[in-house]
Amino acid sequence: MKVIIIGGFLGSGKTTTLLNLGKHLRESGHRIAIIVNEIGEIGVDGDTLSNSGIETKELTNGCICCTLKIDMEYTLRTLATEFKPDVVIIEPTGIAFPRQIKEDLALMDVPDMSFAPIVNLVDANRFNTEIEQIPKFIMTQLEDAEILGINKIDMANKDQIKDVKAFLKQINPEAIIHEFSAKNNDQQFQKLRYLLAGDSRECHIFEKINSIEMSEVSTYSAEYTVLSQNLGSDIAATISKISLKI
Ligand SMILES: Nc1nc2c(ncn2[C@@H]2O[C@H](COP(=O)(O)OP(=O)(O)O)[C@@H](O)[C@H]2O)c(=O)[nH]1
Ligand SMILES: [Mg+2]
Repeated sequence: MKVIIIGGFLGSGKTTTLLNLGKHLRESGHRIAIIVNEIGEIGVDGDTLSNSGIETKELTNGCICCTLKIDMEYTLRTLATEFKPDVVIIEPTGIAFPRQIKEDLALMDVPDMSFAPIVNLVDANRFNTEIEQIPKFIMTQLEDAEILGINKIDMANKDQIKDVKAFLKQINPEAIIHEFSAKNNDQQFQKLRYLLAGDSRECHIFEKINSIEMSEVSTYSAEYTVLSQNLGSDIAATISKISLKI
């Protein structure tokens, strides 16, 4: 069960991203569950989603990174045993700290749980790049993200996007910064889907990495240069093999 956490300020496009992502993954044969942390957040009838095969849970009256931790654990365990999703997409409130949620979930020890990179969305139009104007909790969200998504580029001009990008890079140089339009489901948004859930090609790469990890076999390669003119290739090869064993 892979957990995708999509954070970001109110209105940045979390629900739009979650729904588009969920529908696409559903269409490509995954079992999807979504958990939202605010009543009415989805804006789409829960039954409609259930009919399309997406299981929906709403956790309300609190924040899943503080007061609703136990509800969250119960919900995840129930999902894992009853619905058995491949992917769970979580939309916390705009003020939650996604990294804290991830750390709490990891401690819950729900079987077979893995995590996609933490996403934090910003609205390309409304994001204020004056550092003094940014509240501390938003700075923490930006610093904690592994993918910083600049959303709504269909409404922004190139300079705006460039400024936001440069600013985010300064705040969090480690994160992947990726711009797209979740609403238009543009090509860049499709790339975000691959970054989060992988496509068949990337799944293949992950499988390869996992199988190496699982087999606990490590690989090593070295290059030797034979400097002596008098050394035959057979002897050189033997010496390199001996040094490798050392
Ligand atoms: N133009 C445009 N509007 C968007 C995009 N993504 C989301 N929106 C709109 O922005 C508003 C807030 O989006 P929503 O997904 O509810 O944000 P949330 O509060 O972070 O969940 C809605 O009216 C969306 O239709 C986008 O890529 N482009
Ligand atoms: Mg929302």
